Amino acid sequence: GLGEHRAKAERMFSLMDGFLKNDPISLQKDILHHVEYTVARSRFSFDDFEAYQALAHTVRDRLIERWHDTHIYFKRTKPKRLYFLSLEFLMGRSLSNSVINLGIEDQCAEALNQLGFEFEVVAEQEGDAALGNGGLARLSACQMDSLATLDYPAWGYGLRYEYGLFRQIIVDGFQHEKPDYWLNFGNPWEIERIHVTYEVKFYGTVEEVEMNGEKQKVWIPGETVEAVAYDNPIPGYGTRNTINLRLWAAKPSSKFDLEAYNTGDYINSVVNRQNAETISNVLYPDDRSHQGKELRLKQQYFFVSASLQDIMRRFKEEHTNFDELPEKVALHLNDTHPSLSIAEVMRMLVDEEHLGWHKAWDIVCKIFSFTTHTMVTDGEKIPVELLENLLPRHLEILYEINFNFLEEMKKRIGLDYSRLALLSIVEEGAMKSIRMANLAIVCSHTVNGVSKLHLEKLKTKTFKDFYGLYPEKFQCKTNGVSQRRWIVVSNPGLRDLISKWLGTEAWIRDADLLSGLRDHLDNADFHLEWKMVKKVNKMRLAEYIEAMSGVKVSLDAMFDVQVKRIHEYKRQLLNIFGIIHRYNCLKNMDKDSRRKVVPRVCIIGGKAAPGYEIAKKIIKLCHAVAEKINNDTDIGDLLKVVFIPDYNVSVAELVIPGADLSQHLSTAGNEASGTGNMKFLMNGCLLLATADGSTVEIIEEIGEDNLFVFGAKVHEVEKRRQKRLSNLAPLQPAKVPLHFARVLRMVRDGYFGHNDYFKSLCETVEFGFGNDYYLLTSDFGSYLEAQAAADKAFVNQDKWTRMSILSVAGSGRFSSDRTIQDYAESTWKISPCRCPL
Ligand code: Z16
Repeated sequence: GLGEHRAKAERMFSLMDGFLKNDPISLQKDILHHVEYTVARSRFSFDDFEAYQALAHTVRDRLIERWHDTHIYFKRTKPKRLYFLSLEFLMGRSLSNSVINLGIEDQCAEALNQLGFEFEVVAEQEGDAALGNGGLARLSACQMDSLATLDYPAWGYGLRYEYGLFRQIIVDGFQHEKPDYWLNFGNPWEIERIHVTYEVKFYGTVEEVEMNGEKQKVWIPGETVEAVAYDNPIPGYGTRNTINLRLWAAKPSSKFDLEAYNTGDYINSVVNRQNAETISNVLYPDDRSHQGKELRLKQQYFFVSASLQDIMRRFKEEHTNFDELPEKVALHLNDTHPSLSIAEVMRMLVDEEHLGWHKAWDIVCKIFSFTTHTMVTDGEKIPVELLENLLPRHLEILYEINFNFLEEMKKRIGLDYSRLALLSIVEEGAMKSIRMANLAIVCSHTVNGVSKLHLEKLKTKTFKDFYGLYPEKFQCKTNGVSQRRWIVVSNPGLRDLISKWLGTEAWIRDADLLSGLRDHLDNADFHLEWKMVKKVNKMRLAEYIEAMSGVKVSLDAMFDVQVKRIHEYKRQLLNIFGIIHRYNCLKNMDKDSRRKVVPRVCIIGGKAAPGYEIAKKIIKLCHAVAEKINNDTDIGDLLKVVFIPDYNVSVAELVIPGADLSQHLSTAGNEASGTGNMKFLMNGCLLLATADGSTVEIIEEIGEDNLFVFGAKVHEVEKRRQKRLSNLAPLQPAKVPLHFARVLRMVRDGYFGHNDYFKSLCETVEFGFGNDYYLLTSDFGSYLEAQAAADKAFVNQDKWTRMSILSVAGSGRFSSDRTIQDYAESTWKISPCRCPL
C-alpha cells in the first residue's frame, strides 16, 4: 500500500543522500570518470571545453540527487504549488551559478587545478542559454533562483527553443542576425524525459453531442503534435532544495500522419514530420510586439496545453476534487503571452471533467495571477480569424467568458456601450481580435505591476477602467535581481570584499544585510580595497574591449556604460548625441582646459529587433561616431566610444562589474521597471538616470545625492508633449537648444558619413516629422548637466567611492528574494517547503 511505498521511498532517500561526495578528490574522480565515459576522451588528454563538459556532468549528477530529494519531499508533503508560466527564460550560463549554489566552488576549483585546469577558464567554455529577449526573460531566471533559494514549492514552465535569441554580428557597423545554435554543443543542464510527453492538438471543428441527456461541446482536432519534457534543475543557495524548470519541445506524434502511411506515401509522410518540430524551433526576437503570426499563436498554445496537462495530471495524482484546486495550485501568468491558459483550463474543466460552466469559472478565477511588464495600453492581441481556424473551441470559450463578463458589467455600470467596448475582451473593428490583457485581468485574482510608478500608471491610465471595477486586484511587486548571479557569480572580488567587511556571507541569502556596509563608509582601508576591486574588474573589461574591437582604453578613464535592448524610448540616441557634444567641446578646448577633463570610455551594447529599422540605424550611428572619434589622434584617451556586440547575459556579467557609471535614459513613464539599473547598483556602479520605473525607488532608497538624476518627470512629460505639438505648425528652431541643434545637424549633414541613411533617424527628433515623441530635445540640457555632475564627482575619488559604497549598501531592496517573498505571501499564498538535509 501507500505506507509501504513511502517507507521504501524513505529508505531510498537515506541510501541516496550524500551518495556523491563533494571533497576535491571525489570530485576529481567524477570529473575523470565523465571525461572517459561521457565525453569519451582519454583522461590523459582533454581540452578546456572537454573539462567543462566533464565538470558540468559532475555537477549535474549532484543536481539530480537534490532534484529527486526535493520532489520526493514535495510529493510527500503535498504543499500548495506555484506554477510559473513564462514563454521566456534568459538563463545564461549555468556552471558557476550551480557550483556556487551547491556550495562546492572551492572544491571544484581545487579538483580542476590538480588536473591542470583553471575554473574560470573552464567556466567560460559554456555558451549562454538565451531563451528570451531581455528584461522580462532575465527576470524570470532571477525569480527561479529566488524561488529555489527560499524553498518555495514552485515549478517553472517554458519552451525549449531550438534556436534562442539571434546572435548579433556587426559588419561594417550594421547589425546582422545569425541563428543561435546553442544545442549543437550539447546541453548537460537538461534531462530529457522521453516518457513525459503529451499530445497537443490544433485545428479541426467543434461538434455538439448528447451526453447523459445534456448537450456537450466536443472539439474534434485536426492535427496532433507531441510535447516532450526537458527538465532543468534549479538549485537554491544554502538549501538542498532544487526545483524544476520544465521546458517543452515539439516532436511529431506517432499518430501524426497515420493516414499518409496508409496511403503508402512513406517518404512524404516522413518529410512532413518535420512540420511538428518547427513549433518550438525559434524564439520570436521582437521584445514587445508579435502580432498576428500563426506560428507564434501555435507556440503559445503548445506551451499552454502541455504545461496544463502536466499540472492537472499532478493535481489528480494527489487530489480527487476540483474544489481543492485553488488551495493546491497557483498559476502565474508572466505577461499576457501564456494567457490562453485561462481558456484552456476552462476547456479542461468543462469539456473534459464535465464541471458546470459557473463552477469551473469560479475555480479558474481563484487560481490565476498576472504580471504585466508594459506601460502601453495597446497590448497583445490575437486575431479572431487565426483562433477560429487554429483553436475553434477556445474561441467559443473566450466568447462565452466575454459574454458573461459583459452581462455582469451591464448590471454594474449600466448600458454605457462606449465603456463596455473598452472593457470587452473582444475588440470589434476592422480586425476583430482578442485582447489578452483584458482576459488576464478579468480572470486573475491579482494584477501586478513591476514598480510603484508602473502600478500608478496601470491604475490611472493603462487599465484605468479595470482599476475602477476591481481596485483590490491591482498590486505592486517591484522587480528585483538575484545577488547570487549579479554579485557572487559575476563579481567574486566584490563578493569577498563584502563578506570580509560584513564578517559574514549571510547577505547572499539576505540582501538587506548589505546595509551594514554603511558602517565602514569612511574607513580608508575599506575605500582602498573597494577601489582595487573595481580596478581589477575594469582591467578584465578593458581586455575584452580590446579583443572585441581593437580599441585600447585607459583604466584611468571613467567607464560609462549603456547596455540594454535598443529602443527609441530607451534613448540610446540621447547618449550618442551627448557623446558627439562632448567631442565638440573637447575639440574647442585649449590644452590647459583639456588637462582637467575626465577621460571617458563610452560603452554601448544591445540588440535591435530584426525588423526595427530605427533601432538598427542607432547601432550604425554608434559605430560611425566611434570610428570618427577613436581615430581622432587629437582626442586620444580623453574620449573613446565602443560598441560591444552580441550583448547577452554572460557579456553582462563581464561588463557590469567593470562599469563606473551606467545610463538609464528612458523618457519618464516608459520603462515599466528596468532591472539593469539594479544590477549596476549592486556592483557599485553609479547611475545616471531619469526618474522612471524602478529608478524612482532606487532614488528613495539611496537618496538623490548618490546618483545623477535628470530629465522631465512623469507628470511633466505629458505637458511637454502637448507644448511640443502646439509649437508644431511653424517650425520653431529657436525652441531647440543650440547644442542639440548643432549635434543633430552634424549627423544629418554627413559629418559621420552615411547622411542619407541617418536622415530618417534624425527625423524622429525633428519637428514636423517624428515630432520628438521621446523628448530628446527638451531633456538634452538637463542630461548634459547630469553628465557634468558625474564628471565633477569622479574627480573626487573619495566622494565617488562613498557614493559607490552607498549604492551597494542600498541595493538590498532590489533583490529578487524580496520580490518573490512578497509574491509568495500576498499573491500566491504559498509557504516554504524545505527539503531536510
Ligand atoms: C520586456 O523585457 C519587458 C517588457 C515587455 O513588455 C516585453 C519584454 Cl520582452 C521588460 C520591461 O521593458 C522592463 O521595464 C522590465 O524591467 C522588465 O520587462 C521586467 O519586468
